[in-house]
Amino acid sequence: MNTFETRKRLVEGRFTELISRPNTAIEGNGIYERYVNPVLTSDMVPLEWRYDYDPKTNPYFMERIGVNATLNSGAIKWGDKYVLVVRVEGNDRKSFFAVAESPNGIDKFRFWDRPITMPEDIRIGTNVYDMRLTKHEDGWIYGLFCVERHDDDKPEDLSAATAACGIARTKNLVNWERLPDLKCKSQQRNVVLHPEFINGKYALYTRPQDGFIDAGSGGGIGWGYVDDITNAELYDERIIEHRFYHTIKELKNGEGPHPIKTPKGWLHLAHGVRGCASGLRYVLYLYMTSLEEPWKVIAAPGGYFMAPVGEEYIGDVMNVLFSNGWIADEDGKVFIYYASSDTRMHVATSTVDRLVDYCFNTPQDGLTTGRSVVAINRLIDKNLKTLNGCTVI
Ligand code: M1P
Repeated sequence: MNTFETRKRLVEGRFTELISRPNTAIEGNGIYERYVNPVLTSDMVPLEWRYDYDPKTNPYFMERIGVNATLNSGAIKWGDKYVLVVRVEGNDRKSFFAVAESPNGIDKFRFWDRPITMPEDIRIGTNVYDMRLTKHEDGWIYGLFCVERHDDDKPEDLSAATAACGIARTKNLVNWERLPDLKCKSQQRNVVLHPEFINGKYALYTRPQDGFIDAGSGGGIGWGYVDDITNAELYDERIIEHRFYHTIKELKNGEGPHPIKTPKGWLHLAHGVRGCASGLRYVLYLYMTSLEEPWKVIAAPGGYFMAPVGEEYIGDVMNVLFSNGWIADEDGKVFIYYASSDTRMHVATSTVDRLVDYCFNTPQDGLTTGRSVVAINRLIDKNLKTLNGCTVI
C-alpha cells in the first residue's frame, strides 16, 4: 500500500473512533454531572474540510487546512436533535461557524456537510465568534455574535481591535440573513437576545466595554431595548448584573446563552472573570431574574457554578470555562455546553429543578471573609439541629 492509502486508512480510522465514542457521566456535587469525554474537539472536524483526497495532488495524505479549536458554541434543540453552532477556529486564527448535531446531546456529535457561509454584505469583519442562538417569538432564529475588526484609529498598532455585535437570522440554520450590526455607544461582546418581546420591544443582554479586552467602566451585564431588529439601535441600556471587588466577576462578566424560563423566574448562565498571577480566570455562574421584570435579579448564588478541572485548565487560553449555549428539554433536563480553555467543547447535565434550587439555596456572596464564615456556621447549626432531631440507629 502506498503512503497515501496507508495514511488515509489510519487518519479515517482514528476519526471514526473519535466521533463514535460513547460518553459517560461523572457523579459530582449533585448540582450537575460532568462527562468523561469532550463532545467536540478539532480532531472531530470533517476530514473533507481538512484533507485533499486526490492522491495526485496530495500523495502524502497531508492535512491541507488545519483546525486549531472547537469552542464557544451556541445551542438549540432542532426537532429531536441537539444542535450546536460551533465556533471553529482554523490554524490561521480565523473563527467561523459550523453546525454539529447529536442524537442525545452528550455524544456522537457530527458536523453538517459544510461550515456556515455567513453573509458579509453588511460590513466585512476580520473575525466572527461566540454565537448566541435565540428562537424568538417573532418566528425567527437569531444568531448574535461578536464581529472583530482592526481599530483603524490606531494604524500603528496591529493588535488594536474593536468588538461589535453582529446580528443574523435564519429559519433553517443553513441560510442566514445578515442584519446591520447593533448600533450603540460602546464596544460590545456577549450580546444576547431575550426570547420574548418585552412591552412590544426586542430586549438585549449586553456587555458594554471601554476597549476590546477591558470591560473597564462597563460595569457588568446590561439590559436594553431595540425597536427594529432589522436596523438595531440600542437604547435605555442599564447594568442589571453588577461586578464586585474580590469576587469571581471582579474584572468582567458576560451573559452566556439566553436565559431559560422557569416557574420561579428566568434562569441565567454567565461567565465571571478575575485576574490572578497566571492571567485571567474565567468561571461560570448562575443567577435568576424575575419573570415579570427580567431585568431584576431575584437570586444570586455566591461563587462559581463551574470552574476548570483537570485537562480543562489546559489549552490555548488557560484557566477558562466559557458557555454560550444550553438546551432545556421539555422534561426539565438541561444540557450545558461549555468550552474549556478556548480549545474544546464539553457538556454537563442537570435539571431545571436542581439549578433553580441551587440558585435560591446557595448563600449569596457576603463580600467579606466574616460573612462567608457566618454562612458556614449557619449551615452547621442547621445540621446539628437536624441530626440531633434524628433517631440514631
Ligand atoms: O479567552 C477567553 C474569552 O475571552 C473573551 O471573553 P470576554 O468577552 O468576556 O472578554 C472572548 O474572546 C471569548 O471568546 C473567550 O473565550
